[in-house]
Amino acid sequence: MSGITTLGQFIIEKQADFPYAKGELSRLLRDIGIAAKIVNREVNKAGLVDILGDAGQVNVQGEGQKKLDVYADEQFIKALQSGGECCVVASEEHENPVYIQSGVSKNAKYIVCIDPLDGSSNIDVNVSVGTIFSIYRRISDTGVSCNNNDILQHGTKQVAAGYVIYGSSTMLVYTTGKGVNGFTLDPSIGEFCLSHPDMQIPASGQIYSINEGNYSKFPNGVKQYIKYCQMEDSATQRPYASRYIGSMVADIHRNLLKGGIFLYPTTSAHPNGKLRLMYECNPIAFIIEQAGGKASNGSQRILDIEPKTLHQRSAAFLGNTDMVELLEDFLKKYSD
Ligand code: P6P
Repeated sequence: MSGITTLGQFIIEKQADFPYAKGELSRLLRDIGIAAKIVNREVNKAGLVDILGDAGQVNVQGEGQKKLDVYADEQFIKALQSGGECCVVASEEHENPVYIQSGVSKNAKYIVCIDPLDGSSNIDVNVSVGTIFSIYRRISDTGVSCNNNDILQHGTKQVAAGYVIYGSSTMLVYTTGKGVNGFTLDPSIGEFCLSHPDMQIPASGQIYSINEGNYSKFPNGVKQYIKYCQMEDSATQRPYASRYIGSMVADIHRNLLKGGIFLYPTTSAHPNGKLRLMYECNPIAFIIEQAGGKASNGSQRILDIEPKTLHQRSAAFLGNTDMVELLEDFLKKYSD
């Protein structure tokens, strides 16, 4: 396979970036890649088998749990359990952390926070969905069970983060703090192959991505910013294009490639924001910053937010730095 760099080869090549690494993080990323391929297989045939429809359960978010959510959650947890590099998984699908009880897990160095299938309500209409993951090194000593303090760390402490987008093609995009790289799954060989090396968000963006159906509930600064985006001004290439898929991974991936700003503000329905800090906002913020963009909750860097609870929510404004900074100015200028 001349000229092709698989995810596995890339991870090993980049291991040299971490002189003290003994391969644990490499193996952990490999485990996530394997689970992503298994989930991809089911997502791709969701319409063909009776895997759609509610599993009859309701997850901790109070949302009808679709079988594919449950399946994806099971596959990632199973891969992490068997890989032996992770001592606990904090998943959107579980109210409490899933402590991995296998013998080796007490010595496992890593924590994984994960949204196994984000945007899953879109599955029935064949819209792209995604997996979002965030990896921390444990704080507690190995040899004893890890605990909640190992999980609730600032986003700045992430050692790696990434997403898988199950779309027209399936891609895995991740960072370990030394840039962002994208891999496209080649089904003919069953490998994620390096297709987007050193991803950088374009210098400027002309896309804004927000659910305008919530307009009446937005803070005034967000309303004013939306009006700004819609105003005619050739010098700043406005009006911007409005693009909203309703699947965070898909909206973020498009803006990462094309430029733009993704906004999920607080609303009266979600006074603390809708998106989850630990397994949606933090990992995506790490990627956006590593790709040269900015990630804010409107007044603070997302990665600096103090996590207090596992399913904590946050407002999220992510994308081109100048667009996010202008949004922040609007929130200050037009504060409610
Ligand atoms: P709304 C999907 O449920 C999700 O968590 C994100 O993937 C997405 O960005 C957001 O919610 C969509 O929320 O309220 O616009 O449907």
